[in-house]
Amino acid sequence: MVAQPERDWLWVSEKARWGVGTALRGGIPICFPWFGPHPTERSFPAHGFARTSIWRLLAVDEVAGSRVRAVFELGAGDASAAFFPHVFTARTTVIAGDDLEVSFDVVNGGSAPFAFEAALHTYFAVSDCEAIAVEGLGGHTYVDKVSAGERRLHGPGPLRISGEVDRVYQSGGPVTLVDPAGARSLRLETRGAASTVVWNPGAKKAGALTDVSPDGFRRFVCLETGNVGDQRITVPPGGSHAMSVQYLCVRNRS
Ligand code: TA6
Repeated sequence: MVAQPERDWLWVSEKARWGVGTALRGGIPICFPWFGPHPTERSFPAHGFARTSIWRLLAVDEVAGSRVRAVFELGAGDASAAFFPHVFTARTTVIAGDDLEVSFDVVNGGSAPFAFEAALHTYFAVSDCEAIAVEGLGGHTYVDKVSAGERRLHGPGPLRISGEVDRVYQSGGPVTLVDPAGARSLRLETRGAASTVVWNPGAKKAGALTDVSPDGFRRFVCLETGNVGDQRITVPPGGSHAMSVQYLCVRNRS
């Protein structure tokens, strides 16, 4: 299945592995309770355990404006305790209609505070990663993971991709993905997020990804909404944190 940028918003690799417990190369993987490699335990799964866990489907219903809502929940259990010994409940709500809204909420049901990172690692289908622009990042600082985590300031103007890009911006947005060949722009409007990650592996790094075809890297860009690194969240006992992103398609704007 090859995403058609003029139609599909999200990208899933045609070489994606659809197995329980396997991270999917595409869609909207949920990174929680850490982002990237675990800070101290290299044997722990990259991006946390949420994206490869079985979530409970709590509800599917229709909401105003003929949109469909699905609510999923992940609670603390034996499997997670080995990685994250806290009493947490994570809830993901997806509302699909003319636009797409995803929220990710975390509740601390324990008696001690805990800190976590989270990100919706969204893969967007594009006509060609080197033909798109990401607007809204100007003036924000970012951690450049391609340059050993150097902190840099994004000057005026959009981000364009040429080779590997792996940046954690200290901004929750809004940002806009402009795809001239796809004849559309996608706007990300967020709440409760302080980080935006932009990633494309480029040809060299993509060559090492066994679940991406040789030129598959050209057909996606990840724009990830979350709270990562210095923007991690600490939830007090009995407290909660809510984050959401609305993906709005603005057509015919190049
Ligand atoms: O979001 C960017 C990133 O952290 C990159 O460093 C790269 O590792 C990417 O995530 C994909 O990670 P994954 O574990 O899904 O291959």
